[in-house]
Amino acid sequence: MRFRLVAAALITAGASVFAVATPTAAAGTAYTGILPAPVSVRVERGAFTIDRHTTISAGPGADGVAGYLAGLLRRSTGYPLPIVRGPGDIALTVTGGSSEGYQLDVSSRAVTISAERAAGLFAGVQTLRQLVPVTRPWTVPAGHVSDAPRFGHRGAMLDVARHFFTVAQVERYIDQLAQYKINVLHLHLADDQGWRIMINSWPRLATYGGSTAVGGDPGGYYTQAQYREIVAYAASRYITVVPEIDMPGHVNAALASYPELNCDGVAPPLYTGTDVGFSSLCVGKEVTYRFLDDVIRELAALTLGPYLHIGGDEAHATSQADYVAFMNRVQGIVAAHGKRVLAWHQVVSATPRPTTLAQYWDTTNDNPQVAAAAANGTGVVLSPANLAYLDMKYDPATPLGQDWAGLVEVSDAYGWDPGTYLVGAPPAAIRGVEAPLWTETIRTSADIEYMAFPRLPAIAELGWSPAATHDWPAFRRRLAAQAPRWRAQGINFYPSPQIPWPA
Ligand code: TNX
Repeated sequence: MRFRLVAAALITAGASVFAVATPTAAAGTAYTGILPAPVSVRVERGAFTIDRHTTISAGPGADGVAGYLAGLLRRSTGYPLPIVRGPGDIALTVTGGSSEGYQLDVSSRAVTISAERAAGLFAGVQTLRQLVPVTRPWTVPAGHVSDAPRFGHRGAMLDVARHFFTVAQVERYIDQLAQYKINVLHLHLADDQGWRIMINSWPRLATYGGSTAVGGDPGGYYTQAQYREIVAYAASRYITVVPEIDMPGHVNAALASYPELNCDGVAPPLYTGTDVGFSSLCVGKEVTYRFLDDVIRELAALTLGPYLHIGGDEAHATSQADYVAFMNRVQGIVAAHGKRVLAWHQVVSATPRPTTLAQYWDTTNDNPQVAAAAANGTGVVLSPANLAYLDMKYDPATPLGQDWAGLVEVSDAYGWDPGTYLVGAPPAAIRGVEAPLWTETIRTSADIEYMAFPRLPAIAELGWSPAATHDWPAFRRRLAAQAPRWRAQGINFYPSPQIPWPA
């Protein structure tokens, strides 16, 4: 254990010299259990104990994170943990700057977390949480963590179109994502089976197009007030919501809601099956672009972050010439409303704008067209379906999910390097990773959790941790160490036989 710690420090710490005191076994375990693995850790002698007198101090810009931390610690310990202005026992400091990194120091007298900005402080708080035991005594081993993310885009996608999930269910998932330093929640808001966001200028999209789900299950949609609540909740966890309206395919719910959107003026029936690639917006009709201008304007106004996702995948019912014209025109509409485009990687077959990001979902690491776009400046977010899709089955017996991209055990989800994955893509083009959860077979929060845990933490680590920390044996132990927390939180995780779960 000690040797591994020293080795990890030397590998990842560059020039700094790490002195390892004589940590207890528990201290070593706590710091090697941090997931995603930090850039560097140093275990020291001693421990800080949270008790009924412990205070939290928030420097300027740290109030929100301090309130969040106090809420968590009050809930688990039952202590008052007041937030004080002057010096406190757990001190949170924002120093100014743009890094998402943080420094965490634990001594027997104090805990300090400092970061250039609040997002980094929040990441440091997630690390501190993992150092606090699941049960009393609330003793945090002394040590130092210096950390910063490898990639800026560390995403999870939830498909609320195939099945609808309530605000409370989405917020529950947001809290689970935040623990693993995910900073983007991509919501797949519309597909053939349902339209899930009220668009005031086209209300039937939600009231009619949102009334169905796969298999005849109940539909639903978010009012704009509810959607704002999700966005604000995510923001309070330093997660940016990226809304997706998939187009020009995956649009049956919209076509069913408004006959004029169809080339023949006839609305198709609502759809509750699971086929893909059969619907298309009418690329040649001007009403299509008035419709999209309205939808994108309303969505842009609801969106705090820079990106709107316009889908663009599996447009098998749209000719390639129409697809190119359509994607180029819609990129312009998004830009006119002050946002940037995220789209599935087929967008590279049109003309991606300099600010457009392509989300790669194919199952091969060799895609010359995407690599060429990346070499030309298109940023790429990696979601290879055979590695990062959370709706793939773990093994043939998995009761939920699909297997068209293969079976994805934990070792598959963890066993690749986003930085070198896509043959021919310059490393700077890779903006990060995203773990999509499509929900054709997913109906409850317990289902979401079964598919996301433990693979989501694997993808989260690939997004956050330096390549030098990638190590399957160590990752297995880090993951196993999370199980008591998941049990305490009621997370319905898949007990993969690959992981040495504690009893
Ligand atoms: C492919 S890959 C889809 C989704 C399905 C998913 C099921 C991609 C961008 N689209 O429409 O829900 O497979 O695994």
